[in-house]
This record gives sequence, structure tokens and C-alpha cells, in this order.
Amino acid sequence: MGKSGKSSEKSVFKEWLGLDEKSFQTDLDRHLNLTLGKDQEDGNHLYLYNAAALTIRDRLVERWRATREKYAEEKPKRVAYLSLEFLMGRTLTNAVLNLDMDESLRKALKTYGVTLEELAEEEHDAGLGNGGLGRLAACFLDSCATLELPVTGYGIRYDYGMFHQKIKDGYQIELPDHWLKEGNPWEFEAPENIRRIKFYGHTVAETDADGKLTMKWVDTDDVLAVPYDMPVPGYRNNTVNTLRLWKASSTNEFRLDQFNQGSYTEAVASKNEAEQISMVLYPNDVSENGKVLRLRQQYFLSSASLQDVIVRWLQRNDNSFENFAEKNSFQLNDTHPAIAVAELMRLLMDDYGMGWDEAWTITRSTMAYTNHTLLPEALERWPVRLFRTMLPRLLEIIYEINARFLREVSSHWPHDESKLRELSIIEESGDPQVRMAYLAIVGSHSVNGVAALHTELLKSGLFKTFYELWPEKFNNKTNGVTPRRWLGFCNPELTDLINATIGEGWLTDLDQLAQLKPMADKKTFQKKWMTVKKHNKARLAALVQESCDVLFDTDMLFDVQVKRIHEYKRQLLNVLHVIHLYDRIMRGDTEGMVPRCVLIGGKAAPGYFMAKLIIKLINSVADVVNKEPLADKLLKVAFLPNYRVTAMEVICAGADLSEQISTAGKEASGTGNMKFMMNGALTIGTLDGANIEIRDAVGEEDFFLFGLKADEVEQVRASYNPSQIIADDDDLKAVMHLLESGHFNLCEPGIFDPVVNTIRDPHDQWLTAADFRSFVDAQKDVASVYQQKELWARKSILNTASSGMFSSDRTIGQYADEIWRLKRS
Ligand code: 26Q
Repeated sequence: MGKSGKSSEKSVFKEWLGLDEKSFQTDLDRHLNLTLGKDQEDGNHLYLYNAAALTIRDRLVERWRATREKYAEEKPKRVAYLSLEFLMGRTLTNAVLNLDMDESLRKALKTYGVTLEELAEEEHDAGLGNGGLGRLAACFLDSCATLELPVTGYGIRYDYGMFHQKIKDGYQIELPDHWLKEGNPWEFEAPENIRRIKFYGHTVAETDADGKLTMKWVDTDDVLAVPYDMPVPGYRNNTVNTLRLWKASSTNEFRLDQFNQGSYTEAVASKNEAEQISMVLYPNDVSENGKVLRLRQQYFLSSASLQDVIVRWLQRNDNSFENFAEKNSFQLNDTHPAIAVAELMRLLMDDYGMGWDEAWTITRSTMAYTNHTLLPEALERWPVRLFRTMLPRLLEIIYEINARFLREVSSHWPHDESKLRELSIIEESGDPQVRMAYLAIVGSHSVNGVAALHTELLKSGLFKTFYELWPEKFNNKTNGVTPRRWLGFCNPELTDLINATIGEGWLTDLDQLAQLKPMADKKTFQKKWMTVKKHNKARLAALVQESCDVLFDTDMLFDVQVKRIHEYKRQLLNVLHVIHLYDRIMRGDTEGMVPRCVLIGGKAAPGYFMAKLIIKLINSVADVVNKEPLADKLLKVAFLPNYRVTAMEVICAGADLSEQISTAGKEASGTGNMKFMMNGALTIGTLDGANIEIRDAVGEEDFFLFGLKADEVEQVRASYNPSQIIADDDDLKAVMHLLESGHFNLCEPGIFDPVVNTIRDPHDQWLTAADFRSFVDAQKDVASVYQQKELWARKSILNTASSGMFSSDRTIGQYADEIWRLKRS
């Protein structure tokens, strides 16, 4: 379908619904009065929000159907993106932008005296993800629809998404995120596509009529997977793809054995157990090992999605698997759905009677695996015993995959038992474990990292021996973010300025931003650029005021770090710098100091003690600093509660400085770094993840680099002596003294001891003290550049102008060409 979508406009209906103000007005009225049964607008706008959502939704549905018909006709190769997380954020405003309905809708809303912004506030974020990996899946769906690629997202429809974070007395409190409580106008239940998922039971070998041995998985406790479809609109191209989310539902079959034994309550309780599967998102962004429910979620998603793809394929292809492998791809978003490798084997063999070799060829040529972490402790492992009871048939298949794989290893490295032990999918120990990453690598034709350094480190470290065995499988796909949400929508003023300067083509071809480069030296353009930044800073200041009750002055430097709270991301290093600035102020050493507002936000996994303590420390330091009269015009500190997609939309537009300060070699890519860059923030960062590519793109002059490099980190560890570093550095010594004397916790003595101890620990994995000096020096450069307003403006413009390669359109183009091998128009 071309950009106009004309051909399909006719094939479906006589004419599509109008996009003018009048049509919107009529439909808003109709939905409010008839669909929702309300006579007038209520005070809190919830009904009007729903009427607007339905008005937009109608238009999405038309294009959705046209897209389905186009795919049915053209029979393209299809991709299923399997992910336990999709962090979609809000839908209304995104759909309005992508469908170009902003102007008419705004005009139509005037009759109600409500702005689109006010209405948008009624929508809960779809927070079905933890952080980077989940948001990446959402950006990818946007790019796939924009590039008109037939990619379906498959995930879980959690009743409760990422928890809502509150701060009480400086500590994180977790509240449930009941995002569906007011209903969700963006989903369509599809009961006609319910799939049945098996759990528990046991296997039996049977010989069929032709004398062929088949395996049966019997006496299972089944759960139903009910699909809910959400439309994913492309940018102004009439393509609407699908995000299919599964809800778990009981089969309503009482287990006869339980029932007959009089265990009525147990029988009813098992209904409950089934429905627990899609109840809640696990709020850890590093694997928490061994949780039975998590493995149930993983298998539930994998089995339902594969069955869905297969059944629909067979319906369209006369019940034949011919060409299935050429026409389907499955992308595994980390190892979370890696069980899909074994499940596809099971479905092809047990349900469709295929032999091992044919099934294995299909599996290997359709599966592709993306790795998102270098932390060895984050590699997923599941106890074999858990598999044996919960997924007995899958364990058999995994054993067989492993046996055949190890034969390949032996022939590659004859007489080398250590290689077998090293590479085995089963880690033999007292309590043997299934290594999910190894299953994913063995069962896929593609293994990719998410930034250049990350992929290199996978090849030389974590997966070194697999790389020696199969170098051709490994490839890099540097992450990207969608420029529609992360510049077009979240920064309308900058968008207008860019449009007026280079036209509108950049929104679907982000490299065009490079045309801004000649403007970087023009004084009038710099002025306009910084005026926009100032307005965005005012929006951010309002958010901070409202949620933290801290006053940010828009003349000050906005220094921002928002992301999950993790030791490797080193929010602690940021705090040490803040304490250092405070110490300088108290000592009267303020020469060259630039007035600065430091904003930190992010959620800690509920069971991650140190991350939660770091949040408390940030809040305690903020309390002291913000109350200190001497610091009043020089330093403000705030912790923003409940950081989420919708908050980032305001934050990235209003930041001057983006903090990307992880220990080198630990952050796989980062994607927040890209959002800040696009919106003209300068980065202070280590040579880690995609920071390296960001610095290459903008040039070393316009990036504040500091810290050890990945290889140096490994060398330093051996003889790391933080207490010596502290003793040798007067600034760090003073900072540690403030911390150790209890200056920030006078009423709660000793609470920060664990933080102090990690900084002083020779085994501190994150080498916080090692990078302190270099970080402080880089922050001094930041201050000096910020004082030269025109220089800063120039660098800010150049950052946006150089951000073209961080569009997820580029990333998805590479997945489509190099992994999925999709035809592209
Ligand atoms: C696994 C098992 C059990 C419970 C939880 C988990 C789990 C859940 C989420 C493990 C990891 C995650 C999320 C990881 C993640 O977000 N990684 C980030 O991915 C981004 C996109 O590629 C990168 O930019 C970041 O560098 C990486 O940290």
C-alpha cells in the first residue's frame, strides 16, 4: 500500500470515516451519548477521553483491516516478535500523531472546552515492562508499522504492570499498577483464537497405525490463552500492525481426580492458579532465578504464540508446512521466551507428526535470539527438576537437542571433555540447571547483541566458545528509538523549529537531521534553539515541582539521570558528585561552579536492598542540599518518583545534560542515552554500550567522556584499593567524610553504612571510587562549556543533528535485511 493507502480505502468500505473537524465532532458526540450513554461531559474527563479514544480507534480499525487484507493478498514473509515485555506507554496521543489527526481533533474538542493534553492525562501508561528491553520492543513495533513490515508483537496481558513507585520518608514504596481498572479502549478480545497450553502431567510413547513411534504428553493441567489485540499504527502510511497479548484463563474443567476425592475447593483453587499466570509482571530487570510462576509465564507466552502462528499459517496454506521456514521468523527478546525453541520442536513433531530432522531445520532457520545483558549473573537458568515436573515433554526435547549438539561439539573439538562441560545446555551440578541462553544459541540461526561494544564482548567473553564454533551466527544490531514518540510527539516546539528549517522528511528518515549541522553556528538559530529548550525546561520544572515539591530554576543547568536503579548504572557516582558540589559550596569554593539542578529517577527491584538504599540516599542528600541557604542559587537535587514512559516524554525534552555513567563493559546499549541526544542534551558518559557510537556520531569534542575503559576495568579489578584512592584524593576524602559522619542521616544513624562499605570494598564490582576523579573533572568541563552559552547551543544542535543513526527505523531495517530477510518496499 502506498502512502495514500487509496487502493485499500476502496476495497474495504465505500469510503473511510472523515478526518475533518466536523466528522470528529459528530463521532465524539455519538460515542459520548450513544456508545457510553452519557448526556454530557463529566468533571474529570474520563468519558470524553473514552469518546475520543473510540473516535480515533474507529479510524485505526479501518486501516487495520486494510493492512490485514493487504498481507493476506501479498503473502509476505511474517515475523513474530516474542517478548515478555512491551512498554507501550500511552496510545491515544501516539495514534493521533501517527494518523495525522491532531489538528481536527483539537478543533473538535474545543466545543467541550478541553484540550487534548488534558484528555491524554486520563490514560494510564501501558507499563507492561521493566525498562530498556520492554521499551525497545515498543519502539520496534512502531518502526515495523512505519516501514510497513508484517511483524506481530506477542506478549502477555498482565493485569498488573510495572509497580507504581511512591516515596515515603525517602524510601521506595511499591503500589500495584491496576492499569485496566477503568477499562482499555485499545484492546480487542479475540476468543475465536483461544489456544490451549499444557502444564505438568507426564509423557508416554505410543506407536501409531503406521508403526511410527510418537510421544504423547498426557494428564496435563491445561490453561487457556485468550488473545487481546492492540492496533499498532505506522506513521502516516495507513498501515496498522498488531500487538497480540495473551491472558490466562482457566479451562473450567475440574480435575476429576481431585473432584472425585471430594477436593472441591482444590479443584476450584486450580482455576485461580491458572489465572495467576498473567496476573503480574515480574519487576526485576535482572533475572531472579527459580520462580515457578515466571517459568509458567515464559512457556505460556511461547506456546500460545507459536500455536497461533502455526494454526494461522496452516489455515492460509492448505494445511501444509511447505515454505513455512522461508515465510516465518521468530525473534526472541532475550532468553525469556527461549523455551520457544523446544516448544516449536514439540509442536512440529508431536502435534503435526514431523520427524526430528525436518523439525530441527525449521526451528533453526526460523528462530533468532537477541541478547541484552553482559552481566553473567543475569543469565537465565532453570532447575532441571522444575522442568521435569512442569514441562516434562520439553525437558525430553531439550535433552535430545543437547545430545545431538554435544556430538557436534565432539567432532569439532575431538577428545576435549572440558568443551562438552562448558557448552552443554545442561549445567551439571548438585542441582542441574537448563542454561536458557545456550538453548537459544543452539536453536537459532542468528544471535545478536544490541550495540557494537556489547556484541564484541559477547564474542570475546560470555559466548566466546560458541563464537568459535559458529562465527556466522553472531551479528550486531545497535538499538534505536522511535523518533515519532521521542522527538516528534514529546518535543513539539523543537519539531516545529526543525520542520521550518529542513522540512518534515526527517521523521521517517532521521539521517536528514544532519542538514541541521550548518545551522549550529548561526546565532539566530542558536537563540531559537535555546528558547525552545528553555520552554521544555519549564515543562520539566513544573513536573518536578508537582511531584517532588522542589523548585528548579530554568536558568540553571538541568543534569539528569533517569533509568532503573542498579549498582552497575552507578547512580551512586552521581550522588558522590552532588555531595562534592555541596562540599565545595560549604567550603566557599564556588568559583567556576555552574548553578545546577540534578534530577534522578528510576525504580528499584523490590528485593534489591542496595538499589533501594541508594534511593534513600538520594532523597536524604536532596533534603540537606535543598534546605541549605548557601546552596540556594547553586544546587538543587530532586528524586522523581514513579519514572515511566510518560515522564520520560517530558524529561528528555527538558534535559541539558544526560548522565550515562555505567561501569564500562556493563551496559549492553542503553536507549535513554539516544532519547536525550535526539532532544539536544549533551552526554557525560563512559565508553560503554551505545555511548561509544553516540560519541563517534557527534564527535569527541561534543561529548563529555570520562572513566576507565572496558578492558581497563578488568585490569584494575585485580589490585583495586578504593581506600587508597580516597586517601589520595582530598575531594573524595571530604565526600566520604560527610557520608561516614552521618551528615545526611542525623536522625537515622548508620543507615548508609552498607553504601559506604561498597565504595570502600576492594571487591566493589562497579569501581565507583576509581572513576570519581575523572567524573568530577569531566563535570568541570561541563560547567565551563555551559557558561559559554553559544558554545553550548552549538553542541546541543550538533547532538540532535548527529542522532540520525539512533532511529529504530535504522535498527529495524537491519533486522529486516540481515536476520529476517524480509522484502522491503
Ligand atoms: C528475567 C527472569 C526473571 C525475572 C526477570 C527477568 C528479567 C526481566 C527484564 C531480566 C531482564 C530484564 C530486562 C533487561 C533489560 O532491560 N536490559 C536492557 O535492554 C536494553 C535494550 O536492549 C539495553 O539498552 C540495556 O542496556 C539493557 O540493560
